[in-house]
Amino acid sequence: MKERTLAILKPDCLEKRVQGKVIQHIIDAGFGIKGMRLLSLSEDSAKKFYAVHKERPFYVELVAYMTSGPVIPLCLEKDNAVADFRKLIGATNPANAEEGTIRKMYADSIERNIVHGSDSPENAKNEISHFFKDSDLV
Ligand code: IDP
Ligand code: MG
Repeated sequence: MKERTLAILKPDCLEKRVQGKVIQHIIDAGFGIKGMRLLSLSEDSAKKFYAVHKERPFYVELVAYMTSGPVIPLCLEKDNAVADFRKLIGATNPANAEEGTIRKMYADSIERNIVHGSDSPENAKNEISHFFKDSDLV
């Protein structure tokens, strides 16, 4: 099996109505879509998802942002999916993101940065299971 990663199109992506464009970039970059949902994160679920950041000064704001509107979690598959997806989305702060990356093209700020990507294969497994059962994946 190829490697899998979790992407989330964040509330600002849907607010800006660019979710179709971002999904097209993901497809054009060679990722297979194994699972896709549209949902609103509860506060509980967002807190759990970002628990690794609970001591960070931006945690409360991050949870408020992630629950401010619907999101689209995607389970993506490709060789080297985790690293390649991080490369496709660019740096956390769009001001530092390379030209041609999704965050450079669409994001406004270090917080409202359009898209999430898992940072390791191990975290990807946990993050995928936050949103998808194995039987949900094609
Ligand atoms: P990543 O999404 O590039 O992996 P992380 O450091 O894991 O970045 O941070 C998770 C999310 O928290 C970011 O995508 C962004 O939405 C938000 N965030 C990160 N750093 C800051 C900050 O300094 N201020 C406000 N929000 C931040
Ligand atoms: Mg991260």
